[in-house]
Amino acid sequence: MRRLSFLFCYFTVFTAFPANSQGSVPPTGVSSPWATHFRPILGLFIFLTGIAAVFMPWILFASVIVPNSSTLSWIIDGDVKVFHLVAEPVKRELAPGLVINAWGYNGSTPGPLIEAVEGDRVRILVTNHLPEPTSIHWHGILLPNDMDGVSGLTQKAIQPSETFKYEFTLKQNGTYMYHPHTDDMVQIGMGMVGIFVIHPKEAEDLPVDRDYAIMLSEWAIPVGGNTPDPLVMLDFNFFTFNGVAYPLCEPLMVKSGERIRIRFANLSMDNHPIHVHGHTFTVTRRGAQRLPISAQYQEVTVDVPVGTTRDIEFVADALGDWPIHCHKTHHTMNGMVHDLPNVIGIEWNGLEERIRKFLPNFMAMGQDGMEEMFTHHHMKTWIPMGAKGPYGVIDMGGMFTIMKVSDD
Ligand SMILES: [Cu+2]
Repeated sequence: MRRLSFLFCYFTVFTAFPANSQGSVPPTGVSSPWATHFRPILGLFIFLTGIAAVFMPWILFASVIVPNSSTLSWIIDGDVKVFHLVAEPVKRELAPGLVINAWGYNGSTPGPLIEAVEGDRVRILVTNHLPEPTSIHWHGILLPNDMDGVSGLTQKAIQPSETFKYEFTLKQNGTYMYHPHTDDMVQIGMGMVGIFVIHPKEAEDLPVDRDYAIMLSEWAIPVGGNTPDPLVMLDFNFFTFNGVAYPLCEPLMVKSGERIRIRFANLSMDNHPIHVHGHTFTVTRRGAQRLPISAQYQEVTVDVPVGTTRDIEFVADALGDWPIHCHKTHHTMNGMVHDLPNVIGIEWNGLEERIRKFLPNFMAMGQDGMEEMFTHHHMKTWIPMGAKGPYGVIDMGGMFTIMKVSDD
């Protein structure tokens, strides 16, 4: 990338500044406004961008795209990048029509992605607007012990309405995370998670055109309720990419031939084997530093264990709409209730309707499978799954999204 920046400078010096000399004067001998005004200004702009890029290579990194979520803004104070996180209750539309009472940061779960560059000094102010104390642990980041965010061990918990100042220098690069280390089970279960990306100081050998980040989460929302239950062990019924279940997941819009990175982060209670259709990808990072080439490996499904991140990279060279999804089939469902009998092959003979007189929300697993449920939108409490596809219903929910690879 730096080499590219120097080329920028070199190129613009020799194209922009001779604008008034013989090179750009039209044959009539009359200088055009383009040659006398616009071209030098444009050239100067590109030249300065190139100079800036030499000294600040991060301006040429592809910013991380966070579908359905956002990136945290920052200001400069001297040599320090200053961020501000507010821990607070948030409303989140998890699935169509299902708005939950979650906890998160700055109005969102997951919290906004923090993006910085190796070598940066960062100051992160954390204000607590929760009804209980909190703290933030910077998961995987090398820092002084008193910045590690474990309440009771490395700091006093941040009390409601208090603000705590974390400050440290980023000594590494990669995909990391942040989460509370106070009442972890409740606060993480309620949605308090976020991704922390540190770009490398030096340019990458294979820069990517699009750089995505996706936080994997799972939720236990009682039927008819709106507040996640952090007490369940593993019986989750909603599974989300960046806090939303399909069909709310924004598609990844990609141009054919582009090099793509997707960073997956997992602070849930399960591992999630994420499968990409139509492409073979390379696993380039497992949590920490970029893997040496000899340790990188090709896959079609990457398992993202609890408490880790995985980066995958590939050239999107196959046109079309390609699913990216968790391969645990229950994790591509919405609003499942799991303790019901399997009735595939059983004749119901109107029994479902009779049961519904007493339990209005009751919906049995279909006698021929569950496909018919995806088109049932007449029930008020049924969480819609699936979306309209060119060949009928795409009968998916949960951790499922679509990468659209096109020529435009
Ligand atoms: Cu999963």
